[in-house]
Amino acid sequence: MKLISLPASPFARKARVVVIELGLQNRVEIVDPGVVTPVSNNEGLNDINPLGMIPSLVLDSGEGLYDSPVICEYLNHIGGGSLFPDNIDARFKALQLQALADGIMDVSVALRYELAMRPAELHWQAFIDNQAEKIERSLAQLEQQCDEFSREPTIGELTVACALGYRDFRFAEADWREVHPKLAKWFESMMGRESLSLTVPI
Ligand SMILES: N[C@@H](CCC(=O)N[C@@H](CS)C(=O)NCC(=O)O)C(=O)O
Repeated sequence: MKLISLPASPFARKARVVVIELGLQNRVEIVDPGVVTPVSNNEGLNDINPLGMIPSLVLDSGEGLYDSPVICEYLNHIGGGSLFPDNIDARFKALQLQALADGIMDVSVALRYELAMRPAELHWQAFIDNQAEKIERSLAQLEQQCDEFSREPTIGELTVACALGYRDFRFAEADWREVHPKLAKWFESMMGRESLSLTVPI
């Protein structure tokens, strides 16, 4: 299998973290697709995923699989993992947490495109402010919830760690740790995991 991935992408990081958590490194080759942005046209990637987005997984059959929740669940299945618990309550808790953290990454990536790629004279301040508030509310929610995070991380906890890592990578000036000390402590302990320490965005 080939995982189409770039080191800066938090969604691709999530898939790479899952590969390492499940010990699938020998079965998954990490492939760099070249430039991937909302205004680039990467034809090789478009052939695999019509949305032209990463991560995308190419199965040994040649079939493409996306997006990151689908890829991670597939990897968990073939790796015999428990990142997507079977028990219904635990499962939807994990999926809800993944959705919240994916949302933080979606909003953060959209803001990054707006601020770093869109010409400054076209910046849309109401959009920027509103996205920042979404992030703030979501981090506050995680601060409230993190005491109850699973000790054995599920896809939910792993995605939260990738979302926080992306905040540090692209929005280091917006220090979230002071306002969210419990979350900061939890994140620090998660960074001891090999899967996360080996995939810090660059
Ligand atoms: N829902 C997707 C989001 C993936 C995503 O936003 N990837 C970004 C890179 S971090 C991308 O490919 N952007 C290119 C584009 O927007 O066309 C997932 O979970 O995989």
